[in-house]
Amino acid sequence: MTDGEGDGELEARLVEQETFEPSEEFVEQANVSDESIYEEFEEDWPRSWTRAADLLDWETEYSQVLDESNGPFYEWFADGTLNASYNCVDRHVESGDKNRVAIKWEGEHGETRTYTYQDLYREVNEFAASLRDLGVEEDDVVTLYMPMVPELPIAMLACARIGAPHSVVFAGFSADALATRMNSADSRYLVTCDGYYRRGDALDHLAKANEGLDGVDHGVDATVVVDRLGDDGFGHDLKGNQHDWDDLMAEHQGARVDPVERDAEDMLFLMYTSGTTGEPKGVKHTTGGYLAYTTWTSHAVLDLEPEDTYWCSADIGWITGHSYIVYGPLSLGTTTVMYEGTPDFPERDRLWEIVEKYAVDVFYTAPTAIRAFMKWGSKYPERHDLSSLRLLGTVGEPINPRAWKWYYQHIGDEQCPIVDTWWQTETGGMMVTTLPGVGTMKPGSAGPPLPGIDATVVDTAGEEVEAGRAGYLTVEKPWPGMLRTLYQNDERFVDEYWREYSDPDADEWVYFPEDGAKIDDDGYITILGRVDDVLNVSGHRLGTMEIESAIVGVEGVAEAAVVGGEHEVKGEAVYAYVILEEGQDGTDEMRDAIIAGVEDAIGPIARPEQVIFTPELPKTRSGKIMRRLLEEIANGEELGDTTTLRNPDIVTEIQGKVQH
Ligand code: 6R9
Repeated sequence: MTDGEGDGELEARLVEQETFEPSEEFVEQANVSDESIYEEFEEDWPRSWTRAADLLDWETEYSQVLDESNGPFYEWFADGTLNASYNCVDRHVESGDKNRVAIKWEGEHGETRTYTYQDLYREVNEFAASLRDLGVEEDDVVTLYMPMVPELPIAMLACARIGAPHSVVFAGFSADALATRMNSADSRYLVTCDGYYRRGDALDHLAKANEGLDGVDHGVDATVVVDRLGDDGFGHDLKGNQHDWDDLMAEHQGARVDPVERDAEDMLFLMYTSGTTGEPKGVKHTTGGYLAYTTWTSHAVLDLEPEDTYWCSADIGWITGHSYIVYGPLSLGTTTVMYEGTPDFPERDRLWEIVEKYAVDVFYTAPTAIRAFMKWGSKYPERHDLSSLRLLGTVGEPINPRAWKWYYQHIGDEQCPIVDTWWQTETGGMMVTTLPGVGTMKPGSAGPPLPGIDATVVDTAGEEVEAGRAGYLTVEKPWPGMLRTLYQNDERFVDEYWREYSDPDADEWVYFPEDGAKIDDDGYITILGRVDDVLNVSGHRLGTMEIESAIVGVEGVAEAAVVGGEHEVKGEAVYAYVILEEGQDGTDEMRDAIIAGVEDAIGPIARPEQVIFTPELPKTRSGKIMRRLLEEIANGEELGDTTTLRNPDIVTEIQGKVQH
């Protein structure tokens, strides 16, 4: 959606306004409200990062903040030891806050579950004991293929407790995607769920999990299955090495497992994400740096206090949920809300109903959701008392000023600052955003880099660009939450992130996130989107290569090119241009088979918006597909230069086939 379109419910006064200030009331209570923090970090870098580490309880204090001797394989707080589960659970119980609510969970049908820190402590211990009993040892990767049920954060923290890295696979991903990730991580343990609810329907998740297990190349030692559906379940019998969650917990009732002392640099978890090639990347995060970073940003940017009820509406299957539903908020001892379902079930006011019911203080969501709320209209939030809200946040994709202002007016009642937080799976936590108690907000621009983060916008030669000019975002200094490597692939780690702008001979390493950006005179950064072949569909990262290889895997397909087209709510939508083999026709059945092929290989989130059959793809004389043209065609835009094409005539033919 471009500015000026969409819902007209925005006051003229706001349409004109370009900058916004936090209220005095907000600033007075903010965790960080003095702008000197930027200088403090700069002057005392990297030692200033002890501020983040000091928010944690360490078993052994570290002696060195940063070890730069082997860039870009940086180490943070390296000789310190700690346990993430201890920091997110035990320490709050020990400090007398055991009765404070840790997790408030709401199911799609309105059932609720409340876990105090004491409850969480009990369940995490019992599940940690269960995992041990199943044979899980320190450093074994445990795959968690689970929807938004409380057992997911419990399982994550149980893994952290025994030093077994988790690898959470988003429940919406397909069986194939599960198998690929288990194979890549050599993971022999799976925790999953019988099913869950989506818009009133029970989904058979275990069938998908079982199919995925069939595709695992090595042996799987044990699977644990959470019974979410009860009588609505699909009646699967558990196989020999499959265990019922409740049975395991009953067997281990009252069990206590000492938190394992982990080195700061020991892996806390793996998270697979999409990149330029078809193979998903296993991003490795560590115990000390990641936890310090997510805790610090939850404190400084989300302004969380233990007394707060905080809600991030993301799914824990993505990095946002890891960092800002589970680790950051629980480490600070906050109450974190989890919701199982969709925003429009049973009605389009479901989220606002939840905000009112739990008196949510801080709310964090994605621009795609805000665009949907705008489209539905302000009558839905108006049905509810949202006055408990103090701060709003967004993440996942650029937010256009109009959507920002709508959020500000209709959800925040012009009282709440908004933090537009730019970051990535790889960065572990927020990197570019205003500090809500310090900075002026500029809708459409994420803001300056956070204190201690050295992000700039450069041209192809690596020189800083002038204000207002488009360039590439880069980060020059390491930070504690950064990925340490790609799982068992140091070479790809260096290639993907550290080739473009680094000077290895001079031992100068510059991180390249593969986003385009521009910067203004005040140092505010506006993110322009990915510059690699990665799409951002509803805030979810999808590799075009992954989708293309799924399509080419469908019988009768010869070649495919996938690009992103603009979409009012999703931001980007998948457009698939497909060449069929000789003798095949572009029938509805073929289209359905292609869509099914994509859903099977990746999941419904990657479903093509349009499948366009074409006898040829526009190619340059050297045979490269002109993706830029295919994007312009998808968007119904005027076409750029086509003179370098080998087959210019095909363009008009394809144009005629795309529906607008
Ligand atoms: C946390 C998360 C990362 C990509 C990133 C960028 C886009 C995220 C953004 C944003 C503009 C923001 N992105 N936040 N673009 N403004 N506030 O989303 O991680 O799934 O790895 O996606 O998302 O393109 O490179 P991830």
